[in-house]
Amino acid sequence: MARQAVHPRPMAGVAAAAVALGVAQLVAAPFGPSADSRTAVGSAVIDLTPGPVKEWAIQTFGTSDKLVLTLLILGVIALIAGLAAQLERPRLPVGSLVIAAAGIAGCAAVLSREGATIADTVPTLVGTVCGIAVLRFLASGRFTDGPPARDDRGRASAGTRIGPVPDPGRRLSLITLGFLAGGALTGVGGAVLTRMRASVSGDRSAFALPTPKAVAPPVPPAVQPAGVSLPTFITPSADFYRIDTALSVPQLSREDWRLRIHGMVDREVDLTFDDLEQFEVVEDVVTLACVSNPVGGDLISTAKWTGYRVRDILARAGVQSDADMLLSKSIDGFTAGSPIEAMTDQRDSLLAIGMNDAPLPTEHGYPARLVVPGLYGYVSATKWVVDLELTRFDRAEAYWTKLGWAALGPIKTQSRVDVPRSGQDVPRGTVTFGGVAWAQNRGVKAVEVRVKGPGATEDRWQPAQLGAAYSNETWRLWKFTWEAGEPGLHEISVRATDGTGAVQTSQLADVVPDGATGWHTVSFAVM
Ligand SMILES: Nc1nc2c(c(=O)[nH]1)N[C@H]1C(S)=C(S)[C@@H](COP(=O)(O)O)O[C@H]1N2
Ligand SMILES: [Mo]
Repeated sequence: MARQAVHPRPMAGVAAAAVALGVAQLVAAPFGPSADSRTAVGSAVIDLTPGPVKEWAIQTFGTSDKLVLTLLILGVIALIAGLAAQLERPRLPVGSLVIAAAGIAGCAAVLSREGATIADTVPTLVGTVCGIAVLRFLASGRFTDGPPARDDRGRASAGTRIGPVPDPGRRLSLITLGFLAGGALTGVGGAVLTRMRASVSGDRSAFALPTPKAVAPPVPPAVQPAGVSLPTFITPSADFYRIDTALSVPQLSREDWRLRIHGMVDREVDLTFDDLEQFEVVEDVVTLACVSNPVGGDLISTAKWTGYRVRDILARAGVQSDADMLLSKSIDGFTAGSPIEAMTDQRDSLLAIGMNDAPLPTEHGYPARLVVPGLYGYVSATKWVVDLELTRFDRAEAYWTKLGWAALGPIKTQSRVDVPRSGQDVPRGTVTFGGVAWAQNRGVKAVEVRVKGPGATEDRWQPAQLGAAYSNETWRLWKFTWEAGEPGLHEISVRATDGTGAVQTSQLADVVPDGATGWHTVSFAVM
């Protein structure tokens, strides 16, 4: 009886893929982050995903969008591996070919990243070879057959077998599971090792922020309306919203950081982190906002930033008069294009190195990022910034603009109801509602609310009570006291008036291409 090749089960393919990924991940650890094909593939998927899909993902999954992406990619890999494995035949090794093709794609993804070299593909190649070996082994049927029959002289007789092992299926499953677990273990181990080796958390905690020359005015308690539970005026760094295209947070030490200023300048400038000491250290409280924030959304936060004026840094290079765009670039390839005047006028745009009196958290751009009051983050707030190119809007296009977003992104006047929450039950009696409003660079002059429902006799806009204004570059908190009488379903809407006297538009606009508009309305029930 000839050795019978088993038809591999989908699980064999999944196990082979797990070994390929796991080994690649483990071998990548000594090579460093640019050899990590998992991150490279994920990043390539992010880069190749159409703008509207990215948008949908950010809005649906928020800050967990990357976890969802990772699980999705693993799911797709498992599915393909499972299907391909079933087609694996000794003559036509479809499964092995698919793994090989995936390995080549992985190498291509690695090579497509900034700063990758040929050597960085070694871990992916090693993983691919191991994955194919596992699949071929599981498909060979080598262990489903019993030991060869022996003749009376004890010699093994070729081609004759006593029969299959007692339960080949079970044995196959156990071996497959073993490979699967091995792949998972090496993968997790490799990911942890890679992260530990690259982490800048030590570099960050060893850094003491320089003392500012110009300190930000203290935040008066009156910015926070009393008697209602609203977001704090200054957002704790841990709660600050986070948006970026980086699948793994770039780990850039102060020592490795360089800032290159070039393009339409009188002289090119290259700064090390220590070189920054020649500039005046300033502080600025600024509310950052994301263009992807839908009406009522929470992609907006406020922090005290410490850093250097971009104006002072650009003056070192000498900006030529026909340049109108500052194209800033991150170590991970992200770019933002900002009008030069926003970088150089009195709003004091910053190259920030500190957030809320501590070095920038790694995920918010350590060791340096841009903070530009009045512009959405996608056109201004480059984290892990390493390159400033002076250019023109008719010559250069930044990351999100290439994907169909507007080249200019001034922040629109918006407001939000935080209390009550949508669908909340409100007891009868005196209640205090509240929320936030923002119009960076223009400031918020007034906030009005309108309550509709059986207990709202006056269907008109009424002034809300404002928390103290800090500056035009920060949001303003508001509250509104209301007598809840008649039970039933109600709704509250809010609108702000900016410092120029312009009232927030009711016109509904989608976040694409330059930011959502419309009044935020929340329904609640008086009980
Ligand atoms: N390197 C890099 N910087 C980036 C981004 C990015 O994807 N990569 N996203 C920008 C966007 S869209 C926003 S809204 C802000 C968010 O800054 P935060 O994560 O510190 O809140 O960062 C900006 N800076
Ligand atoms: Mo954003």
